[in-house]
Amino acid sequence: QALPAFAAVDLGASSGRVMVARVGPDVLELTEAHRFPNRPVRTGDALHWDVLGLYAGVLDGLRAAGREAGRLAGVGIDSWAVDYGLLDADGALLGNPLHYRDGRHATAVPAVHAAVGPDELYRLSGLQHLPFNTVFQLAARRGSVQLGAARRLLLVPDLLAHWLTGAEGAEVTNASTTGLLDATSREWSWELIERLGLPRGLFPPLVRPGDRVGELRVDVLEETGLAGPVPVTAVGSHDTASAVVGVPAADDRFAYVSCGTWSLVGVELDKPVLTEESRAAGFTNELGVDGTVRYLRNVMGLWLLQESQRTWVAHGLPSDLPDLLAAAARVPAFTTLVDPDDPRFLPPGDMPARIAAYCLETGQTPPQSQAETVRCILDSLALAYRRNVRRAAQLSGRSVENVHLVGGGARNALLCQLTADACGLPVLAGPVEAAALGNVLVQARGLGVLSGGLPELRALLRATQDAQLYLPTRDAEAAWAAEEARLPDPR
Ligand code: LFR
Repeated sequence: QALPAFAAVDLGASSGRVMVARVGPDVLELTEAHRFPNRPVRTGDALHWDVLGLYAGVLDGLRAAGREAGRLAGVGIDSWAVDYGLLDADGALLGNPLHYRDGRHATAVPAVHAAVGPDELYRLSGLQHLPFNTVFQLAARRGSVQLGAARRLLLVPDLLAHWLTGAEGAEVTNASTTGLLDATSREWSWELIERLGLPRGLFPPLVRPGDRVGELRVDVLEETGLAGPVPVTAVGSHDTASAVVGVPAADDRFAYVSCGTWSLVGVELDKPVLTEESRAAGFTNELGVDGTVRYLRNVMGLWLLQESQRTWVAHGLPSDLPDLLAAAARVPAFTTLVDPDDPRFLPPGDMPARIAAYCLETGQTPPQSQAETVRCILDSLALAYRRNVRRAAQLSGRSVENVHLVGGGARNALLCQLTADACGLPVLAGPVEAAALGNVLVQARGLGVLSGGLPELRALLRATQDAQLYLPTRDAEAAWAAEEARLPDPR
């Protein structure tokens, strides 16, 4: 008899995909059923997600998954964090969800900090300051007609799950990125919600990874041609939470770089670190699966490269990634360096121009070619990984013996080698589809196909998925230490 097949819906900033996995106690086989573009849409000042287009992509994906698998044993959804849709009293969506890169969110930071100081905010929520955290997004919409009419706030994966099943909930790993969850009790912080003048009723009951959300509605079964019932299980609905489940670590002495549009660099802990030092270093305490804490820092990530490629395409320049990476590998190291987390790099737009401006302002000759720009990005990211892996270890007291680099960046051999050199640690690269794998592992366990804790789930990953080992180049340390000293840490 065929093994059960689970569908993982995994939405990223530039594309969504529906993957199908066959799962058994010693089997984990993932295939892609459908991939579709995710194109943010700007109207006036507002930058939106086309959430109905995404939902249509999910339905297409489930249809394709059903064709491939015959019958689906379950569905789980993960996506990027912080963004949400508002539903009115009739259950209708109020406007399109805003994109976290919409620059207007940041305008509310002073007002929030006036109501609850940054240090207190950190002690309560444990979240690193990012100007687009949901708490600031909501403050920027205070007094708006939409917020006034809203009955429910659903984070993006919860909104899609709601359309698929009818259920309303807030999956806790993603809820932990709002800035409104209490880092210690792991419940909504009603204190913060009230002090910020937000209606309590907006926030739905929390659900935990592994909980049953519901099952696909009859209309969804009809539209996708799937045979019911198909349960929908809550997974680590924050893609980074699922990606960390998907890290094939053999013990707890590892750091991870979840490397896609963003690079999330950190360690897995049992308890949050809420010290002032941790706040000043920009570390976050997001919740992970099985009560873990994802103690990490956001690094701007491959966005810098993706956005450079988009700029080059628009200018009719070559933008093929393998060619660019091969050329970047021939550029001498450390020709230029930027702080990837400089806020100027956050919005969409001409990235090479912003990198050049940063170099000029810091007394460096700007990159003279596309290859030099790419090399600048990769060297700068690797240096940021070095800083943050070390700092995560130091601030948490966790000893780190290797770095797992998962997500799309694991395909980038140059970046993986630079990461090993910069960190002075072995890097295990892969799986590329860590988020989708973490998603299906949690579903399969929730439905009794697998058992055990994260160590058992990761043992299955190690037995079934390939990882590529990169060892640090001998004698690389001195050069990285010198570069680290040359580009002072702004924090
Ligand atoms: C990665 C990610 C990060 C989050 C950012 C914005 O895809 O989910 O963890 O900080 O997107 O939501």
